[in-house]
Amino acid sequence: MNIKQADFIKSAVFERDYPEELNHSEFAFVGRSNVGKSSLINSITGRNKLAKTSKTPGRTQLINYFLINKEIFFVDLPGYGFAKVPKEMKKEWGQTMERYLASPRKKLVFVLLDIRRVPSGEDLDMLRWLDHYGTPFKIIFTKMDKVSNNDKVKALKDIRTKIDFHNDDVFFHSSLNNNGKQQVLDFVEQYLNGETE
Ligand SMILES: Nc1nc2c(ncn2[C@@H]2O[C@H](COP(=O)(O)OP(=O)(O)O)[C@@H](O)[C@H]2O)c(=O)[nH]1
Ligand SMILES: [Mg+2]
Repeated sequence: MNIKQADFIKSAVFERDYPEELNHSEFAFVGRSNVGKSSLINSITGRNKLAKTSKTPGRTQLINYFLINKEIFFVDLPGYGFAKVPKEMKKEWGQTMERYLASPRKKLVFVLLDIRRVPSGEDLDMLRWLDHYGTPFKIIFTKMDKVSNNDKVKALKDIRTKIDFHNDDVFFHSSLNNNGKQQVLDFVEQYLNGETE
């Protein structure tokens, strides 16, 4: 897929705030805060400042909707796993994300995992939840520029102590050099084509 246009549409908390559904599935990005969700959206859309990125984890509390090529939505979800916010706030953000996942919106979820970290309990909960509800999802390993090839092999071995996957079924991406961007975009295109067949 070639991204010609990408525009911020709106922020949402409740289902009633979501924009009207389009003909196609939408693509949502989830993962712990700071894993690189906003950076990934900017990288694959080629728009540096589309989604707000932050060095301080836990900044996105809202669901942000972006319209791509006037045809599909990319959805930036609130991150999980950030310790330094009051319990009440954490609960609220979690509910915003869960409401979205549980909503009947037709969606494919990209679950982002930092290549340098063994998946957390919350990451595992997320993957189990998607599996259980039969929500289509794909894993993207982020921040690949931070690991050498040797590190990558070692990291995958550690990650596989927690989750099982085929290297061909996951994506590897870096927002620093955009490596892996095309694979994600090609997948989005294939997925959309599969829907119209
Ligand atoms: N080196 C490197 N840093 C990244 C990458 N992706 C994100 N970051 C950094 O990680 C921090 C969090 O990124 P952000 O996209 O805001 O994460 P989010 O909370 O999941 O939306 C920022 O300081 C980014 O610059 C990447 O692929 N490589
Ligand atoms: Mg973000």
